[in-house]
Amino acid sequence: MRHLLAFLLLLLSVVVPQAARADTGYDLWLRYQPLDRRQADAVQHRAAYLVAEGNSPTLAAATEELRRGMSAMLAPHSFAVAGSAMRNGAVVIGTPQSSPIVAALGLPLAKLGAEGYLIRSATTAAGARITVIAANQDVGVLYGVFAFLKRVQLGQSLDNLDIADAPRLKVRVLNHWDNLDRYVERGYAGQSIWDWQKLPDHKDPRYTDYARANASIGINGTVLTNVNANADVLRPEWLAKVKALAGVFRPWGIKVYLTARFSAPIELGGLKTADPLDPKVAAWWKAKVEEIYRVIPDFGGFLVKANSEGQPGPNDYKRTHADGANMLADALAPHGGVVMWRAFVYAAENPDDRHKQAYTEFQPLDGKFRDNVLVQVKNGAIDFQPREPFHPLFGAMPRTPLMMEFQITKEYLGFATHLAYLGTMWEEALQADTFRPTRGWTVARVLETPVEPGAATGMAGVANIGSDFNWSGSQFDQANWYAFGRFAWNPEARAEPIARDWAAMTWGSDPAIVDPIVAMMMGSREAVVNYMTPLGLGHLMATGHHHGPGPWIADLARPEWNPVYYHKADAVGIGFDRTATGTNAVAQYAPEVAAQFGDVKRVPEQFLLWFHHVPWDYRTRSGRSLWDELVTHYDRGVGTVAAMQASWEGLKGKVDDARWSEVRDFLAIQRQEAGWWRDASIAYFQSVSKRSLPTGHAAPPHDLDWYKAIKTPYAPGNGK
Ligand code: BDP
Repeated sequence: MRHLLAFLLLLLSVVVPQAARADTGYDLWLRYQPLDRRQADAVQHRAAYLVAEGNSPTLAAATEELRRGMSAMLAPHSFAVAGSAMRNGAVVIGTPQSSPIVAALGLPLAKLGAEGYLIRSATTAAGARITVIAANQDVGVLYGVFAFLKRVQLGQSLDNLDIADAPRLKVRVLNHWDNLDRYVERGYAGQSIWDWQKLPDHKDPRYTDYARANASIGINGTVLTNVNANADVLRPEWLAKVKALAGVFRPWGIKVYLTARFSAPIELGGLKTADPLDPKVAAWWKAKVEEIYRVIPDFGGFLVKANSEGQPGPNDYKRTHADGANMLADALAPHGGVVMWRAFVYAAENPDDRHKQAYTEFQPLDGKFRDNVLVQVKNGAIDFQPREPFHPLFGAMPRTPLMMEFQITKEYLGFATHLAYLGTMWEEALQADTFRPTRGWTVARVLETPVEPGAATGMAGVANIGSDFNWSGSQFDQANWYAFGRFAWNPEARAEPIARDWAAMTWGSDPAIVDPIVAMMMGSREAVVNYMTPLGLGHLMATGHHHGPGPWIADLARPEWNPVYYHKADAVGIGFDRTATGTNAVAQYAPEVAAQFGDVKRVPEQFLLWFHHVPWDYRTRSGRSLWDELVTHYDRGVGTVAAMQASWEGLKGKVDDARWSEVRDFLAIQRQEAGWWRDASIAYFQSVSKRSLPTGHAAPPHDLDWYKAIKTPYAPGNGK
């Protein structure tokens, strides 16, 4: 008996600590799991110890990350930081300035720019086989170290390495829509991670992990505050807090930016106006910017939402967006800062198709912005819908740096609980051909090509980060943060290999794990499109929080707030006529694109109802009527979610239980909400089309009024 007790206690002592260490997902894709023995031996043969010369904060960060990652993955082998003695298996990191060894190798670094890196296998004069991670600047070394760690995580060979890589865009930033009270607009992952109340005196260690994660995917800037801006962050006591964050991020190559509320000169400066052409206003901003740079010498600049959804801006004074942006740009230019000026505008009293308004307002301003202004354009002309055609401004402002704005947080794609990998959506947008000036000028190419040598380029992602253990509100939403960084580094990247890298690093490199996860991810966004907004529909979500379906909503003050404005379903048919017989929004695209989108026979069916109003019995490419096709898409969407659930069941026991269970629960929520979308949408559109359901497709279990009565006023993330 006593033996049995002792045995049970022993068992408990083994089991309990493991259970207590349930995996939360906090480590993101930087899990550095131990390699199996065979792999560890092979890696150790190539990478046994680290030689790091030089002692800048960035090189120290790179050194520590390499030591941390390699010693975890190589255990029980060690991976020590050693002096400069060169034996087989040395990993040498540095720049020609920091490291005499790197300098002596005479590496071809010139083409790599400030942030690129090179990873090479080399042999010293004395015959030692070493690996060199080198760059022109320390931050390039840091990126090279993360690339090297990724290779090891993915089990890729370290033999005969000759890798050179550099980012294709300069400004690669997250946009946090975080308010100063830690509420995150469109946030589904808890409170803002910026604990302003405790800053600057307490710096949460999480800030460092945030910086590590971003640096690992090449993100080099972060806008800390919401585009719906609060001028208070520009006050001295707040700048001290911003300075503290900037200090944590700096070694990781990350600059801080702030949103600038256009009326700040009135609110903080006591001026009577914020007119950008008023010298007193310009002087106020100039002094404010000088103050910021005294506190944060490498401050990145401002992000501005002006004259959009109630925000103040230059139009209030009959000035253009260029007048407003240039005034701020002039204040920032002497310090090397930039202005990211958003093109997301649609005016309250403008009756024109919302799709057209940003182009109408910004395109004529091409060439009128200062060099340090980037115009930040959302991927589509409406608003981060599950699917939109690319924004017509891309390619249409050849003399103005345009940067992409993607939304990583899934405001319109099911919040945190719907599994939707956005890599496929972003690849689709980036690979769209603008035909400006000619065929082959994809959105990616437009973004990558500086308007003149040295001009700014960039990409922004609206962050999905909050203080949840798992950072992003769900395990799979981490993949969207990860993918954003990869696309910002290289807009020509592809969604599938990115998903593969992420899955292997996050869940385990066994193909029996990676393959089903990648398959789930690759089909996931299309599932959301199918059960929410198939065939080019868009903006059918419930009001305000955008949670759940609301295609029937027709009573909001402004026409373009109402879902009925977007689908225009009536007894005859459905869809928004944006051709020459309608609003002619297609004319904002290059003629080749306009001809395709504008022709009901040639438009990709995924955009059919975005550009055309077609009868319910219109014959689609499958041979089915439009009505039958619509119903088929809804069911396909729900079916894909059911298939994801089945795949996930197959991974039980192959990945850790804690994360597995969370994903299982979220998929169940998604399945239920996909059904809700499908049923409510069919019930509503059927009330308009008066058609019966095609055979094999079940009627919604409730009548339309039942779905209309569902209200979720406390759904998270609504603006306030
Ligand atoms: C919309 C969001 C709103 C944002 C706005 C923007 O609903 O919360 O403020 O975009 O991008 O998608 O400014």
